[in-house]
Amino acid sequence: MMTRRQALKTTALASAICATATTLRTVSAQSSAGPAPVPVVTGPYTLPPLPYKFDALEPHIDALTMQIHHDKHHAAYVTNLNKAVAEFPELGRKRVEDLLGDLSVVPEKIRVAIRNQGGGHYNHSLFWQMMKKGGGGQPAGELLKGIEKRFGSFGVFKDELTKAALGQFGSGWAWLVLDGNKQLGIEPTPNQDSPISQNKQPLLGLDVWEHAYYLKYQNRRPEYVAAFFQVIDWEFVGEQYKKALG
Ligand code: MN3
Repeated sequence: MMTRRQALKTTALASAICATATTLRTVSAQSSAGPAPVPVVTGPYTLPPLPYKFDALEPHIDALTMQIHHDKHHAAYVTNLNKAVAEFPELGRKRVEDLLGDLSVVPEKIRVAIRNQGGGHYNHSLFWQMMKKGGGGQPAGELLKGIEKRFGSFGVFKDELTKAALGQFGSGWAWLVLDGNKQLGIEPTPNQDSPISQNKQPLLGLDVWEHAYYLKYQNRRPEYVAAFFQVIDWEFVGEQYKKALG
Protein backbone atom coordinates (compact mmCIF):
# COMPACT_ATOMS: atom_id res chain seq x y z
CA MET A 1 0.00 0.00 0.00
CA MET A 2 1.19 3.52 -0.79
CA THR A 3 2.08 5.64 2.22
CA ARG A 4 1.08 9.32 2.31
CA ARG A 5 4.71 10.28 1.78
CA GLN A 6 4.99 8.06 -1.30
CA ALA A 7 1.70 9.43 -2.63
CA LEU A 8 2.95 13.01 -2.26
CA LYS A 9 6.15 12.10 -4.06
CA THR A 10 4.22 10.48 -6.89
CA THR A 11 1.97 13.54 -7.25
CA ALA A 12 4.98 15.87 -7.30
CA LEU A 13 6.66 13.71 -9.94
CA ALA A 14 3.52 13.66 -12.09
CA SER A 15 3.24 17.47 -12.00
CA ALA A 16 6.90 17.78 -12.89
CA ILE A 17 6.39 15.53 -15.92
CA CYS A 18 3.34 17.59 -16.96
CA ALA A 19 5.32 20.80 -16.65
CA THR A 20 8.13 19.35 -18.78
CA ALA A 21 5.67 18.15 -21.39
CA THR A 22 4.15 21.64 -21.59
CA THR A 23 7.60 23.16 -22.06
CA LEU A 24 8.45 20.66 -24.80
CA ARG A 25 5.15 21.41 -26.58
CA THR A 26 5.89 25.12 -26.48
CA VAL A 27 9.37 24.57 -27.91
CA SER A 28 8.18 22.28 -30.69
CA ALA A 29 5.34 24.67 -31.56
CA GLN A 30 7.95 27.37 -32.02
CA SER A 31 10.30 25.27 -34.09
CA SER A 32 7.51 23.99 -36.36
CA ALA A 33 6.94 27.61 -37.36
CA GLY A 34 10.27 27.35 -39.22
CA PRO A 35 13.64 28.92 -38.61
CA ALA A 36 13.70 32.43 -37.24
CA PRO A 37 14.40 34.93 -40.01
CA VAL A 38 18.00 36.07 -40.36
CA PRO A 39 18.19 39.58 -38.89
CA VAL A 40 18.44 42.30 -41.49
CA VAL A 41 22.00 43.54 -41.57
CA THR A 42 22.62 46.98 -42.89
CA GLY A 43 26.06 47.48 -44.31
CA PRO A 44 28.20 46.54 -47.24
CA TYR A 45 28.67 42.89 -46.31
CA THR A 46 25.89 40.33 -46.61
CA LEU A 47 25.34 36.77 -45.52
CA PRO A 48 25.51 34.50 -48.57
CA PRO A 49 22.71 31.91 -48.66
CA LEU A 50 23.70 28.36 -47.81
CA PRO A 51 24.11 26.69 -51.23
CA TYR A 52 22.03 23.64 -50.14
CA LYS A 53 19.37 22.72 -47.61
CA PHE A 54 20.22 22.52 -43.90
CA ASP A 55 19.81 18.73 -43.98
CA ALA A 56 21.82 18.17 -47.17
CA LEU A 57 24.89 16.92 -45.30
CA GLU A 58 23.00 14.48 -43.06
CA PRO A 59 23.91 12.13 -41.49
CA HIS A 60 27.48 13.41 -41.42
CA ILE A 61 26.66 16.96 -40.36
CA ASP A 62 23.21 17.44 -38.87
CA ALA A 63 20.62 19.97 -40.02
CA LEU A 64 20.33 21.83 -36.72
CA THR A 65 24.09 22.39 -36.56
CA MET A 66 24.07 23.71 -40.14
CA GLN A 67 21.13 26.00 -39.42
CA ILE A 68 22.65 27.53 -36.27
CA HIS A 69 26.12 27.64 -37.80
CA HIS A 70 24.95 29.55 -40.88
CA ASP A 71 21.97 31.57 -39.64
CA LYS A 72 23.40 32.52 -36.25
CA HIS A 73 27.19 32.23 -36.19
CA HIS A 74 27.98 33.34 -39.73
CA ALA A 75 25.23 35.98 -39.60
CA ALA A 76 26.82 37.39 -36.43
CA TYR A 77 30.23 37.69 -38.12
CA VAL A 78 28.59 39.65 -40.95
CA THR A 79 26.67 41.91 -38.55
CA ASN A 80 29.77 42.64 -36.49
CA LEU A 81 31.91 43.21 -39.58
CA ASN A 82 29.36 45.77 -40.81
CA LYS A 83 29.42 47.45 -37.39
CA ALA A 84 33.23 47.60 -37.52
CA VAL A 85 33.39 49.29 -40.93
CA ALA A 86 30.44 51.64 -40.29
CA GLU A 87 32.85 54.42 -39.31
CA PHE A 88 35.14 53.77 -42.28
CA PRO A 89 32.94 53.66 -45.41
CA GLU A 90 35.98 53.50 -47.71
CA LEU A 91 36.87 50.11 -46.18
CA GLY A 92 33.38 48.77 -46.78
CA ARG A 93 33.90 49.20 -50.51
CA LYS A 94 36.68 46.61 -50.43
CA ARG A 95 36.24 42.86 -50.62
CA VAL A 96 36.68 41.23 -47.23
CA GLU A 97 39.57 39.14 -48.58
CA ASP A 98 41.37 42.36 -49.53
CA LEU A 99 40.99 43.71 -46.00
CA LEU A 100 42.29 40.43 -44.56
CA GLY A 101 45.08 40.25 -47.12
CA ASP A 102 46.73 43.34 -45.66
CA LEU A 103 45.56 44.02 -42.12
CA SER A 104 48.32 46.62 -41.67
CA VAL A 105 46.34 49.14 -43.75
CA VAL A 106 43.22 48.65 -41.62
CA PRO A 107 42.90 51.36 -38.92
CA GLU A 108 44.19 50.01 -35.63
CA LYS A 109 40.89 50.80 -33.94
CA ILE A 110 39.08 48.09 -35.93
CA ARG A 111 41.97 45.79 -36.85
CA VAL A 112 41.06 43.11 -34.33
CA ALA A 113 37.40 43.28 -35.38
CA ILE A 114 38.29 42.90 -39.07
CA ARG A 115 40.62 40.01 -38.27
CA ASN A 116 37.98 38.18 -36.20
CA GLN A 117 34.66 39.17 -37.79
CA GLY A 118 35.98 39.63 -41.32
CA GLY A 119 37.89 36.35 -40.97
CA GLY A 120 34.74 34.66 -39.73
CA HIS A 121 32.76 35.97 -42.71
CA TYR A 122 35.38 35.04 -45.30
CA ASN A 123 36.23 31.62 -43.84
CA HIS A 124 32.60 30.54 -43.55
CA SER A 125 31.69 31.86 -47.02
CA LEU A 126 34.29 29.43 -48.38
CA PHE A 127 33.47 26.65 -45.94
CA TRP A 128 29.84 26.21 -47.12
CA GLN A 129 31.01 25.83 -50.71
CA MET A 130 33.66 23.26 -49.78
CA MET A 131 30.95 20.77 -48.83
CA LYS A 132 28.06 19.22 -50.72
CA LYS A 133 25.48 16.46 -50.57
CA GLY A 134 27.05 13.26 -51.86
CA GLY A 135 30.57 14.68 -51.50
CA GLY A 136 33.61 12.91 -50.14
CA GLY A 137 35.87 10.49 -51.96
CA GLN A 138 39.04 11.85 -53.47
CA PRO A 139 40.04 14.81 -55.61
CA ALA A 140 40.83 14.25 -59.28
CA GLY A 141 42.96 15.83 -61.99
CA GLU A 142 45.52 18.50 -61.20
CA LEU A 143 44.64 18.71 -57.52
CA LEU A 144 45.15 14.98 -56.99
CA LYS A 145 48.47 15.18 -58.82
CA GLY A 146 49.51 18.17 -56.70
CA ILE A 147 48.53 16.43 -53.46
CA GLU A 148 50.39 13.26 -54.43
CA LYS A 149 53.46 15.22 -55.40
CA ARG A 150 53.47 17.20 -52.14
CA PHE A 151 52.33 14.57 -49.62
CA GLY A 152 53.14 11.26 -51.33
CA SER A 153 49.53 10.07 -51.43
CA PHE A 154 45.97 11.20 -50.74
CA GLY A 155 46.00 9.01 -47.61
CA VAL A 156 49.03 10.82 -46.17
CA PHE A 157 47.42 14.18 -46.92
CA LYS A 158 44.22 13.07 -45.16
CA ASP A 159 46.21 11.99 -42.10
CA GLU A 160 48.10 15.29 -42.03
CA LEU A 161 44.97 17.43 -42.27
CA THR A 162 43.30 15.28 -39.60
CA LYS A 163 46.33 15.69 -37.34
CA ALA A 164 46.22 19.48 -37.79
CA ALA A 165 42.47 19.54 -37.05
CA LEU A 166 42.82 17.43 -33.90
CA GLY A 167 45.95 19.28 -32.78
CA GLN A 168 44.32 22.72 -32.91
CA PHE A 169 43.93 23.59 -29.22
CA GLY A 170 40.62 25.38 -28.71
CA SER A 171 38.85 27.13 -31.56
CA GLY A 172 40.29 27.38 -35.01
CA TRP A 173 40.67 25.82 -38.43
CA ALA A 174 42.83 23.35 -40.32
CA TRP A 175 43.54 24.28 -43.94
CA LEU A 176 44.96 23.02 -47.17
CA VAL A 177 46.61 26.09 -48.65
CA LEU A 178 48.65 27.19 -51.61
CA ASP A 179 51.48 29.47 -50.50
CA GLY A 180 53.19 32.37 -52.28
CA ASN A 181 55.57 29.93 -54.00
CA LYS A 182 52.60 27.90 -55.30
CA GLN A 183 53.38 25.07 -52.88
CA LEU A 184 50.60 23.10 -51.21
CA GLY A 185 50.70 22.90 -47.44
CA ILE A 186 48.70 22.18 -44.30
CA GLU A 187 48.10 25.18 -42.09
CA PRO A 188 46.27 25.35 -38.75
CA THR A 189 44.97 28.79 -37.70
CA PRO A 190 43.56 29.85 -34.31
CA ASN A 191 40.18 31.60 -33.90
CA GLN A 192 39.00 33.07 -37.23
CA ASP A 193 42.46 33.89 -38.55
CA SER A 194 42.50 33.26 -42.28
CA PRO A 195 45.50 31.92 -44.23
CA ILE A 196 44.92 34.80 -46.63
CA SER A 197 46.40 37.15 -43.99
CA GLN A 198 49.67 35.20 -44.36
CA ASN A 199 49.58 35.46 -48.15
CA LYS A 200 48.37 31.85 -48.44
CA GLN A 201 45.32 30.96 -50.50
CA PRO A 202 42.92 28.65 -48.62
CA LEU A 203 41.77 25.73 -50.78
CA LEU A 204 40.05 23.55 -48.19
CA GLY A 205 39.17 24.53 -44.63
CA LEU A 206 37.95 22.47 -41.75
CA ASP A 207 36.16 24.45 -39.04
CA VAL A 208 37.03 22.89 -35.67
CA TRP A 209 35.20 25.38 -33.48
CA GLU A 210 32.92 23.44 -31.16
CA HIS A 211 29.91 25.21 -32.72
CA ALA A 212 30.66 23.24 -35.89
CA TYR A 213 30.09 19.84 -34.29
CA TYR A 214 29.11 19.90 -30.61
CA LEU A 215 25.35 19.23 -31.00
CA LYS A 216 25.96 15.93 -32.76
CA TYR A 217 29.45 14.89 -31.71
CA GLN A 218 29.93 16.66 -28.33
CA ASN A 219 33.61 16.22 -27.40
CA ARG A 220 34.29 13.65 -30.15
CA ARG A 221 36.15 15.91 -32.55
CA PRO A 222 37.83 12.95 -34.33
CA GLU A 223 34.39 11.62 -35.40
CA TYR A 224 33.42 15.03 -36.76
CA VAL A 225 36.69 15.30 -38.68
CA ALA A 226 36.10 11.85 -40.21
CA ALA A 227 32.53 12.90 -41.10
CA PHE A 228 33.78 16.09 -42.77
CA PHE A 229 35.78 13.97 -45.24
CA GLN A 230 32.45 12.39 -46.32
CA VAL A 231 31.02 15.72 -47.49
CA ILE A 232 33.97 17.53 -49.10
CA ASP A 233 33.19 18.97 -52.54
CA TRP A 234 36.48 18.10 -54.25
CA GLU A 235 35.31 19.65 -57.51
CA PHE A 236 35.04 23.04 -55.81
CA VAL A 237 38.41 22.58 -54.09
CA GLY A 238 39.96 21.58 -57.44
CA GLU A 239 38.58 24.78 -59.03
CA GLN A 240 40.05 26.86 -56.20
CA TYR A 241 43.41 25.17 -56.81
CA LYS A 242 43.33 25.98 -60.54
CA LYS A 243 42.40 29.61 -59.82
CA ALA A 244 45.15 29.95 -57.22
CA LEU A 245 47.76 28.47 -59.58
CA GLY A 246 46.72 31.16 -62.07
MN1 MN3 B 1 32.21 28.13 -37.67
